[in-house]
Amino acid sequence: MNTAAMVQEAHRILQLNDKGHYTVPTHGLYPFQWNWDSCLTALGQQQLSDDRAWREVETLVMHQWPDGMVPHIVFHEPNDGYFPGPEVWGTGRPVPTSGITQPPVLGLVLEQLWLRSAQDGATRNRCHLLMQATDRWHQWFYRCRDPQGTGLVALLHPWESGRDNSLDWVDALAAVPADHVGPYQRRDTQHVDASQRPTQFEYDRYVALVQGFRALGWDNSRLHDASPFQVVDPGFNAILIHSDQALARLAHAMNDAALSERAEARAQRGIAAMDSLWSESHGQYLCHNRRTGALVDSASVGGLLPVLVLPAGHPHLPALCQRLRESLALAPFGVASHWPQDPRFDGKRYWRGPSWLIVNYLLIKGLRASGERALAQDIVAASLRCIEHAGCSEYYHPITGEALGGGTFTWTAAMVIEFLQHHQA
Ligand code: 9WN
Repeated sequence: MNTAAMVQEAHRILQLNDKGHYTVPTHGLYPFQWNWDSCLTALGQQQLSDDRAWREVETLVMHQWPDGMVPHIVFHEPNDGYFPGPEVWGTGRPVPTSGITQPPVLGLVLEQLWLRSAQDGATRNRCHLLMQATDRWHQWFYRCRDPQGTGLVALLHPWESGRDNSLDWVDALAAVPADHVGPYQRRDTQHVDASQRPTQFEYDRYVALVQGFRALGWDNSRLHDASPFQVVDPGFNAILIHSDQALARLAHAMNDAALSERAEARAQRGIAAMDSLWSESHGQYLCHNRRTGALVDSASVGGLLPVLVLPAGHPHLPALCQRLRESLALAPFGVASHWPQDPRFDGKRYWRGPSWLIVNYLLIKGLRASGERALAQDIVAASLRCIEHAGCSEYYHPITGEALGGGTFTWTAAMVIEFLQHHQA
């Protein structure tokens, strides 16, 4: 497939999955609006229509909770093809939403949208309203997910990470009691082969966590301390910090000094705290299980994502870059979501090995900012190799390039546009 054909196919997919004011990740498997999918999708949409791109994120933010959380799913229309649907979450929102959140890429996306927009008065107002909402969301994170003030926020559910069944969560999830979950029917395995999805053991615990939070009335002042699952993910925290840095720059450019200073202060604290997650023996960052106090011995791509926030010359940057080069040498179709030489690596199973173009995008963004352009370019090439080989799929086997998960996938298409438009050499 040549470049023009790739872009044409990416545009077709964005239009295919467009519901007018939001986009579904793919029809069938994911029939609602997902938080980080929508934000990253807006980057691709902007090439087709600036207005449509802003609208995508505005729709998401319209469903922000009064406490500041931006939920991970908005259930705009009834659809029984997905489990767990709104009746399981029971969050009581006017338009039903889930009760947890997802990686906060909104801040970094807003900066990109603004820089590539006409920057007129109307767009400025639109952007500023979204920045204020993002600021409220980030305040929520540190208030509700870091009540001890460590500088790092915890995830209370694997779905919040966006890397649902990563090996990072195995031990923490096993400690979640799931004896009283009751019967339910999974829908995901009706769309995608079970070998590419999380196991039943994991689903039982995903559902148990939802039921437990629901029993607490989704009161975010109580959920953190009550949750049997509390994991600090370096990748998630790096995204939050990077979004705060972007927010600080944007607010500065728009003369909102108070917002800029708040965002910058949060980012600085986060960067300082991130050091506690460094593992010298792995040459990367690791998750921290806040329940047990232990670092999690699991070399996932979450521990490489801090390249998003490490400036050129940072002492840990060379090790992370080396790790990325070795990963690409072992698995040339994108960056593997888990270290390919770990005996638990599974190239087909979701976040236990497959590569994802949105993760590649975040790595590329960080590497370019810190001057590691050659490595960034290798990741662009590895990403486009997946598209040429197998089209716009949800994820890819990082060694064979096989298309996995859902097909005609929105954020993958958006990343194709992003790479071809903005990340060529
Ligand atoms: C649960 C939509 C989402 C992505 C996540 C990905 C997957 C959902 C699921 O799909 O998660 O949120 O049901 O498996 O892991 O990153 O946002 O594309």
